[in-house]
Amino acid sequence: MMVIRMNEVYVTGHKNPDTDAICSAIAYADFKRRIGEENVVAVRCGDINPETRYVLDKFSLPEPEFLSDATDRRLILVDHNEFDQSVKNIEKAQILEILDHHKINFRYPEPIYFLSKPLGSTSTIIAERYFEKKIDLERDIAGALLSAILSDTVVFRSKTTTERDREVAEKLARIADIGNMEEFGIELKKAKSSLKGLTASEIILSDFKDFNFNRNRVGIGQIEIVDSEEIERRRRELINGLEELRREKGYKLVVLMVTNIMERSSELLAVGDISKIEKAFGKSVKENSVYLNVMSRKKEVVPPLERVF
Ligand SMILES: [Mn+2]
Repeated sequence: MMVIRMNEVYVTGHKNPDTDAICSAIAYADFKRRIGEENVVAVRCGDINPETRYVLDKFSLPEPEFLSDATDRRLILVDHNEFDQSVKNIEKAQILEILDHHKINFRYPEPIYFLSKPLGSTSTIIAERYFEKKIDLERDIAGALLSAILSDTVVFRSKTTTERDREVAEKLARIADIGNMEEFGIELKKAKSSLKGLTASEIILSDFKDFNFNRNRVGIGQIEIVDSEEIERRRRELINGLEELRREKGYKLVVLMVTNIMERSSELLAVGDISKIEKAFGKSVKENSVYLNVMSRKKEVVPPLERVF
């Protein structure tokens, strides 16, 4: 059970946390302590995925504690700014800061510190905070930030990747003693991409985000694969899982992006109002599936879908 201390400030990433959500929380809490704010603690609001587990083990970092309820807490949000994607009862918390690289969908009755940059990962933004303040990064924190950049940019393959992400990653790799970023990045992705032993529902929800498009509830999950053999076998099962989720939670549309890192493209499995996908991407969906030359949910899938809603 988590010990709640009222004077503490919790740094949390989004639900269904990915490596950026966890590592940017860990690093930002470290950064705050390094600049003299003692009471800042990294937390998570979901389970650690296999890729993040690999990172935490590799750099000997402790897993952040689980925050189940935000009521009356003081929070810093990293890697998200939408309440739908945040910890339970977020509307009853006091939000102090947000550091993020996603589209902004946030209203708040008080002025707060909101740092938003169109970069490949929140971890890039946080690494820049260390550089700006001339605070030396420890090897473990540099490794965590580097891992998150490689994860979010899909080892610099995603359209979200910027020159700044590469520069920052190179600096971090030197500190973390990672000689070959490409090799290390693919290793990370392999840790995440195995579907073995996971149920369809676990696969779908492993990196799943809720969106509110013009008051329509839309869920978009994403998995990354290095080869398509397992997906070929389990496609039907995954579509059934999506359908079940749609009915259970009343989504207008549920999508699973199956992103092949090596081929740099994605298959979208979709259930619900499929016409929205066809309209957004100008391609017909056959048997709940369509192939697109996209890799980024945030930059290449969410904006065209939001426009058609
Ligand atoms: Mn991110």
